[in-house]
Amino acid sequence: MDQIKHELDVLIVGAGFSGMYLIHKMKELGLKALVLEAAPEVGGTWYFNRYPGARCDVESMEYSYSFSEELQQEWDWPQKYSEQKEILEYANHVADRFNLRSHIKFSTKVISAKFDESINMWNIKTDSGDVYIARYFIMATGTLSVPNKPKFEGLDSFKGEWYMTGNWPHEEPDLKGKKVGIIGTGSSAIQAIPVIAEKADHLTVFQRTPQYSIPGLNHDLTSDERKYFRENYSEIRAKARKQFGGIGLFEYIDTNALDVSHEERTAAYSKRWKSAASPQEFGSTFKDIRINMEANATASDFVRGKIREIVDDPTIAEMLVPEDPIWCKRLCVDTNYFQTYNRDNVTLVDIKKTPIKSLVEKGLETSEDIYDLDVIIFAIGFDALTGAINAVDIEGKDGLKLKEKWSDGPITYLGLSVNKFPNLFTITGPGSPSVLSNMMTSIEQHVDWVTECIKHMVDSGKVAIEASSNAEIEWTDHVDETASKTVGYGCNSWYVGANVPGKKVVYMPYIGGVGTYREKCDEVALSGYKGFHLS
Ligand code: NA7
Repeated sequence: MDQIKHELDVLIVGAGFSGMYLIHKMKELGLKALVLEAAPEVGGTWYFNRYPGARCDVESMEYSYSFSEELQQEWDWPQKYSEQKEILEYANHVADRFNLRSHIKFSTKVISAKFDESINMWNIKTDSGDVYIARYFIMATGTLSVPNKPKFEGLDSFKGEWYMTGNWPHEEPDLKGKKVGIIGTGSSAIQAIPVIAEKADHLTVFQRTPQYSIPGLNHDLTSDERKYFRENYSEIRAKARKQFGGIGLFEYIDTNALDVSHEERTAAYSKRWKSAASPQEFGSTFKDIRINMEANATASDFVRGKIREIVDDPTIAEMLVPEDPIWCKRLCVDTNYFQTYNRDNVTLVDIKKTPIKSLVEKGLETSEDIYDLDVIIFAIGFDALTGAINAVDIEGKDGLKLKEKWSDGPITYLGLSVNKFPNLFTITGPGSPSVLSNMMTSIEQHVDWVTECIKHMVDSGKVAIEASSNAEIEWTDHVDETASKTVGYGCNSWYVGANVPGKKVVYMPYIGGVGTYREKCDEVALSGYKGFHLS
């Protein structure tokens, strides 16, 4: 029997914040569009990342949609950095308020998509056996949505419970009275560790690389703070769209760290340490921190000093002091992270010095010791930026697979489009500012751009849009060259894919800034889609 094929104008993968806004815009255009979502609910990464302490590292008032004035005026965020469950509540509210659910098919995973050149349409298959034919195929699959699976020797022999921060169980595990071990000290672990330490009988942290983190100064939002936002939202959002990091709440400073005295620098760092609205704000205390190693050292040394001040035991403090420059990896934000190491029930283990040999029946064995554990938590990060896109078997023109094309690192035009893959768009894809910015600002910019592009195609009676090979090579070189001038370029971070064994090390996001990038995208659209071939 022939499979039933559903015909659509637009098929969107993922019902996170990108997919939700996209379907809203496609509905406005009057197109026949559908979202396929693997989870049973909206929210994307916020549906899965529900580990203790999970929050976004951008303030909630800004980590929210700006497209609807009514929405931003009516929604009440409880805290400066609201919890995951509140972010998920917001996603659900948006889905209901804009009547999006009837356009989303849940618990459905897209497994493959093949471009049919004879009809200029994508042929998309799901794990439930459904087949869709769509003119436009949009990957709104998120940048940090495929968690790295633990591949430690002996995992099967471990008799306790184990969990991944990136795929935390929906029924909260009871950690009370238990001996818990956590592997990893990135953003997720830095949020989880202080909360878990309060619940567990004992917490052992297995750290490979120490991280920089700044105090989040999280608090319940006052009615005055909310009022300020509500009255100034249009200005804040307008600024966010032009700023480097897509955040409108603070000013980027035009002064170089090396042009002022040591005392002035320290005063500036101290001020932002006590009041920074976000890690971005602290990390931008001076203009040259991200581009000049000597300037960077002044900021790095300031935070190293703070860690030594906060942590009582000098040996533990030294273990927590990063050697890398600040901004090498993503700068974290915390609530009492370093303070947690002053607790009697927390132990820090340096697994660079004493590597993990294997998991064993009763816990974990390093080269030096065996740790008895009831629970092991893997906070080991994500296959960032390309992981979720490569998880779908995408085949473009001439039988070319996207995964093969990207085997030496992602090649894109503007992080949105790929040569030989017509009518495919990647929201906040590699080659765009995405993870280097407030994702909400970048999601809205990409969705608006794609919406205008599809509208242009429909209005002009065109059926295929494809990035030219020259345009994508030029853009990908530009992405690399821009990154090469920054301190994070040679670092061992997930921005370059260094956290996934075997992944090609390439600087993936575009570090030219949200404002500059938006201008470039607008210019391309205004010029009649320069760098694209429309047919
Ligand atoms: P991150 O930031 O990639 O952190 C992962 C942590 O896990 C980091 O400390 C890693 O050490 C460590 N790790 C990774 N693999 C291993 C193995 N095999 N053994 C030991 N330790 C390991 O992921 P997060 O989830 O914390 O945060 C990701 C982003 O999500 C974050 O920046 C926010 O934007 C939201 P390493 O540094 O590689 O030595």
